[in-house]
Amino acid sequence: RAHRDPHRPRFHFTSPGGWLNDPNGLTHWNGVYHLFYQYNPLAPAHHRIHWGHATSQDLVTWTDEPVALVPGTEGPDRDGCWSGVLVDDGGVPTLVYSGRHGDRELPCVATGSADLRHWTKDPANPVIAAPPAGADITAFRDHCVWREGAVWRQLIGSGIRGTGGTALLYESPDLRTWRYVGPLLTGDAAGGGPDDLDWTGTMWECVDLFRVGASDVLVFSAWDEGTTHHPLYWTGRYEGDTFTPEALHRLDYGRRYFYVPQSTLDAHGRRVMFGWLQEGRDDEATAVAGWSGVMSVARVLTEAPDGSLAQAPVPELAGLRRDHVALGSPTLTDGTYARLDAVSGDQLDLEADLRLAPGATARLVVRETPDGAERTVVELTRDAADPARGTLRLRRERSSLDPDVDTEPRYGELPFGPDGGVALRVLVDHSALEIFANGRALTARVYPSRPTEAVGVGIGATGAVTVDRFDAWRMESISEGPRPLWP
Ligand code: DQQ
Repeated sequence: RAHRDPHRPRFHFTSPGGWLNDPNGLTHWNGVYHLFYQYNPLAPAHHRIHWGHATSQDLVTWTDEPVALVPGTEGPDRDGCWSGVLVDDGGVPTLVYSGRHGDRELPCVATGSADLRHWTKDPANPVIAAPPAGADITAFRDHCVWREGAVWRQLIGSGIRGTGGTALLYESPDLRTWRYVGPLLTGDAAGGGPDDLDWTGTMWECVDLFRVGASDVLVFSAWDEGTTHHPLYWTGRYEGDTFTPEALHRLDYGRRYFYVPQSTLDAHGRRVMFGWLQEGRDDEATAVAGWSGVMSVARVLTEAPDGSLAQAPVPELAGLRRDHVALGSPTLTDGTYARLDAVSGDQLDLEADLRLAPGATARLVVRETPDGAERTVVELTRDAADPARGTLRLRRERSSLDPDVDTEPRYGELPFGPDGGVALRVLVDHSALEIFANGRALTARVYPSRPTEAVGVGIGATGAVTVDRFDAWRMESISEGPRPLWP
């Protein structure tokens, strides 16, 4: 069933079948990239989570590997092996993950064979017996682990009731005995609701600390029961036992559609990140489909001129491009919309350089049916009053005529240079959509009800918009032919 689903992406990684969520254990080991992920092989629902595993030579095409971690029949991970990381402990691949038992989550360790296929859980698990005493914490899970001189350091995602989300810092000589240092940084529990787009929530999921350029970056997914699921990051300075924040940023304007990312330094010294694209259709439709959850394409993070992160798909993704169409510089007339007859499909890579006058809006339409009844609109607006700023918006109100799929808009700030230029890249992969504009990212899902007809692409403008370049490619699938539900 899963491979016949027209909404299943073909150049994004999806699990063989069942449920996928967070990327885990991202690493480059003996010349091979490893992507582990939160996985329920038995059903497309979040239940008794295993660690799925896939390998790659190029960060683009993936080979399914046997399941890496299975919840124990007893012990601290009997209800699930939740998110974590892989570290190199003097040549021994070692996983640090959250064992789930009842509603308790505690850090566990497992060591692996050289090919990272076979894992042995440490008999001493859990390696931390309880969350820090004395703090009224909301949760205790997910791990960021790194080596600093002779010691290991670890952050565990958490929240302090009434205070805010936090990352708790620990230290260890051997990954087995841990000393609690204290909260590295704490957010602010005040705020909230679905419209508070940079609220830091009551708990931080999947914290990730790394350096890009001159900044230290602390990525976390702000969580609050029922209201908030969005990835944010602080730029600032990590020194000693604290992180001094400078600025808070939204990582992806798609909010829960690019959630709990994890990053690694790759073979070329690049900071590469993956995130989880949740479903936007309901549980019933997901159950019928037989699969749930998409992994983003690999993104490279660099430092933007303003000190924030600039995001772009890894250049290797261009290896999937086929049938190049160059539209040159189509002229856009104010108030018009033109269907691009030379470009259509549901597996596309679109790249355009645009220039917008102050007050202008450019629209790129994808997944449009011939009658226009279904269409998804990427909208770029440059402020008239403050031309260094604008908005990147994804309008999904007509993405689907199916009333049961999520069609809420997504939006966030778009920076402009003095010439009003926008470097736009849009990846269309069936229901998965990843948009990059001037380094900002917006990820979402769309589910047209007439998927085989919803393949049109078009472009339109209000005000003065110049197209300097428009290139389009059909994208090759990363698994050839029907992919079995179970490998
Ligand atoms: N998913 C995992 C948790 C994490 C959450 C469980 C975020 O470890 O906090 O599958 O999606």
